[in-house]
Amino acid sequence: MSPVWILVLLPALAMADSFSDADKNKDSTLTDVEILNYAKQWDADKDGNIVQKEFSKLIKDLLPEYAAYSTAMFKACDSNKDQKLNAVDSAAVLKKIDTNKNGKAEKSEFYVWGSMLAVDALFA
Ligand SMILES: [Ca+2]
Ligand SMILES: [Ca+2]
Ligand SMILES: [Ca+2]
Repeated sequence: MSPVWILVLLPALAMADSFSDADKNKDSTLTDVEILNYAKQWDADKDGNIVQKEFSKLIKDLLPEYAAYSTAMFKACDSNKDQKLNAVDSAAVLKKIDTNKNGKAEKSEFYVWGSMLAVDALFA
């Protein structure tokens, strides 16, 4: 197995914890609201937006192996390119994650998305 693939598989473990923490009503799916509310822990200045600096801290806490890629990951999540992550982006991110189009992110979809994000960041 190449080092790149090991690096890609690593976040799956961290994402399992993140998924459970974010899944407030424990229905084993995430909505865009749950994703956003989870990310809000890192909204240090409580302005409702996660900026790059706050996102870097989030990556450092959740996926320390990926700290070097937090800029690329931020860009991948910032759907409208306004340098802030908020409800607009969590809705857009959910659309990307939600491959079976049921309006929610199942755990398997969440993992696939995490791996894609990691691959994008590695090759950005
Ligand atoms: Ca903020
Ligand atoms: Ca944005
Ligand atoms: Ca789904």
